[in-house]
Amino acid sequence: MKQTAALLRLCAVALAMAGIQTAKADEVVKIGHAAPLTGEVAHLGKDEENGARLAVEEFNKKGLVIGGRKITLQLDAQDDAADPRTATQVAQKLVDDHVVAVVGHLNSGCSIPASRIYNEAGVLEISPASTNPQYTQQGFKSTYRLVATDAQQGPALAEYAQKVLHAKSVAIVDDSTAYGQGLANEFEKTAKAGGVTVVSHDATNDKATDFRAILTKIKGERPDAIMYGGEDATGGPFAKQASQLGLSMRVLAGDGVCTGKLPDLAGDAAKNVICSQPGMPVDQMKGGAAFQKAYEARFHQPIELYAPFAYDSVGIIVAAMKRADSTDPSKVLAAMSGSDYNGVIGDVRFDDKGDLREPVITLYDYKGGKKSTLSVQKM
Ligand code: ABU
Repeated sequence: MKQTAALLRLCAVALAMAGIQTAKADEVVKIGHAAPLTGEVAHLGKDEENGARLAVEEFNKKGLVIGGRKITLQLDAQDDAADPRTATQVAQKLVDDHVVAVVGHLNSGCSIPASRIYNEAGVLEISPASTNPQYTQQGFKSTYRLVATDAQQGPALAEYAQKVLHAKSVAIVDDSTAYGQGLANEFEKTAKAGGVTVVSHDATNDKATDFRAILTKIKGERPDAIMYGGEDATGGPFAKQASQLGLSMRVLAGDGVCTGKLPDLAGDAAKNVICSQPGMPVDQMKGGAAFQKAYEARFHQPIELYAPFAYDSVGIIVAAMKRADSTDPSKVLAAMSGSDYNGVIGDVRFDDKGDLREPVITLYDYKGGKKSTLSVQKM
């Protein structure tokens, strides 16, 4: 008996010396994902989910061992319908599902209320899309994001209006969401500070389809440019109806509008839209070309917007699991303080609030129904 035990120990030592992992039983580890998979911006949510799913599948293919166990990652993908109330229910479900961390939510109006639930549970939340500054300003150690905020995008758009378009006056419309309203307010502050007259600031909502009453009023105000705070589902028809009413000035908007789908929604009026997007253009991202190829091969569709950021979010979570050598959510969250990740979008380092240390914004317009890069700004 003693001889057999000694022989087994000797074999284990020999295997370890040969670099062969003697993994314990396999473990399935869930990574949560939350975004709208139904409703007006489901295409953005699905794109984000695809990015996260691709990363999970690639890690599983390569093989992952944490704490001596072979890990199989599973994406626990939930639909928050871009609705703040549903988002809190989804957040509680993900916590109850014992996810190691969460990628999401997409909408700031969802990420902000959901973040309280993740924080109380000690679960890391990385948003690949939410840009409202408030998300990371609540004093939570669990909130991170991979995108430049509205406090960076709003001023970039306002400065473009003032310095490049030479606009002396602007009309502003927002969709009354945490994102659209927040972005519009940031734009307004910088525009006013730069001496641009804000002739009006109106509110619509994120389900609206008819903007003609607001646009007819704006036509009478004769602004040099219009700023729209919202997403493409409303921003597209907004730009289209503006053009139909004879408003030919530029429509400035943020990342929610800056999608590949905008030309389908705005038609020919997409040529009037100038929009900001966090990050470099995909073809200038460090890992952009390889990611684009893998994404299109897997999902048979082009990247919409947030997929590279969701893909890197999973990579950052896995890197934290490796540093912690654990799949315990609280240990993974604690390991985020040492995060320094070289991803598809570039080198990702966070400040003490969970925002990017070196955010980037790209401004685009649309030419021939395709997004075209105007400028890349390192903040
Ligand atoms: N960043 C634009 C869309 C997502 C959000 O609500 O922040």
